[in-house]
Amino acid sequence: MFTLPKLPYRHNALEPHIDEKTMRIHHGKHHAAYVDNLNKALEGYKELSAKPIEKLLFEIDKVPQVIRQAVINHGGGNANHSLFWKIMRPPPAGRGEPQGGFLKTIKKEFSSLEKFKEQFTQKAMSVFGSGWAFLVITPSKSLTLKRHSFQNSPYIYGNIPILGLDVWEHAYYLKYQNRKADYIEAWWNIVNWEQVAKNFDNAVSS
Ligand code: MN3
Repeated sequence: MFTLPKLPYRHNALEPHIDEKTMRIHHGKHHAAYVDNLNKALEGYKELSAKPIEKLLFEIDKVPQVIRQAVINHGGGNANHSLFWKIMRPPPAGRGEPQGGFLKTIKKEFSSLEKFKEQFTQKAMSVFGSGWAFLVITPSKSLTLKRHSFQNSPYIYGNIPILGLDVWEHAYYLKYQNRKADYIEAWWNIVNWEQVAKNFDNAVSS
């Protein structure tokens, strides 16, 4: 049985970059629906519903065909949003910028933090329709950008997401309407780099 994780801050804490109403609907309705529908799909599959969500998706081949797509959609939705809330934090921007091993690897792969942000933004802008941009650790422990449609989770491809950006319209439409680029630019102000670095450390040592 999966449950909706609590937001690690108040619904209005990400203002002005992400508005309170969007957060209430996004967490309380959209994410909650993924959790409910995942539980419904897993009714009668006790062993599967006892697995951590990451493992359930990582071992998607072990999920019976008849419920596999539902687990990809709703399990992915649950995992992606659970990550998303954690890798954000209230403004102001600028505190806790990347440091240590994570920053070193970012510089190695993308030459600078600014270049990384540019490439990640491009990836997110290039999602056509509903989907996500992710920074992932691959099985060979390299740091790579990915773009996935719908709620497809990096875990189903064997990768570990350490940063993710929801570019479904429900994530920004109330405040930004068709101005997706403005949403993404504002989002950089609320990235929780300390959490991303933690995710990086955990992923490379796993
Ligand atoms: Mn969403």
